Amino acid sequence: MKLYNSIGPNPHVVRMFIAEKGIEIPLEQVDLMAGENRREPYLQKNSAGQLPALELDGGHCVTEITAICEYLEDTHPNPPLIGSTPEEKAETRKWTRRVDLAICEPLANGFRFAEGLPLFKSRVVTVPEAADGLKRMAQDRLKWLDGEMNGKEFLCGKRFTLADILLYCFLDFGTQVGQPLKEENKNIAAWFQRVKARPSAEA
Ligand SMILES: N[C@@H](CCC(=O)N[C@@H](CS)C(=O)NCC(=O)O)C(=O)O
Repeated sequence: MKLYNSIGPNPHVVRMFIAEKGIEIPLEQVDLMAGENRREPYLQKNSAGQLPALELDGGHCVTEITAICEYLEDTHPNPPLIGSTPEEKAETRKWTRRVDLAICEPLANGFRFAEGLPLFKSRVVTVPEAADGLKRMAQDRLKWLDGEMNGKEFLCGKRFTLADILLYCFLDFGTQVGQPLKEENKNIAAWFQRVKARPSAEA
């Protein structure tokens, strides 16, 4: 197995998941800034032209970060980061999807359509006039999530899961690109420090 890796929050999610699992997977760096991911031969690995991609020993590539993490959970069930029962899995997938759709996507597109525009305008359809609204959408859902986190250690209560990893990596990215967590979100701020203290966050 090998992980095609780059800068950015999406590969960070998979590296952190791998570190939590305690698995060793070699990394092959792809130069995202130079657009290596948008050309052959990388497009054979991931026709969407994005990173990361997990190449299996038979040559097949698993792509999309949540699909990669699901694959790693199935092949390395311990420690469980999605869940060991149908109920746990459903709860993790619920929070992962909420975080992904309501926070990560608008945050990332807010970046791609503004600060990231010089890099992305020749790669994807960009809508600069939507950038401020997308950033506001992400902040609005973070405010809602802050209330949901009241009294909770992690998104799934006592269980540290993929949903925490996903949110952590994107909030960490947000602070680097002008979308920091607002101080008023005190529950998420405390949660962020708890997750940041895990060795896997450095992956
Ligand atoms: N939905 C994709 C998102 C992947 C993604 O956007 N990756 C970024 C790096 S964080 C990327 O490849 N950006 C460069 C580009 O789009 O050209 C996934 O789940 O893997």
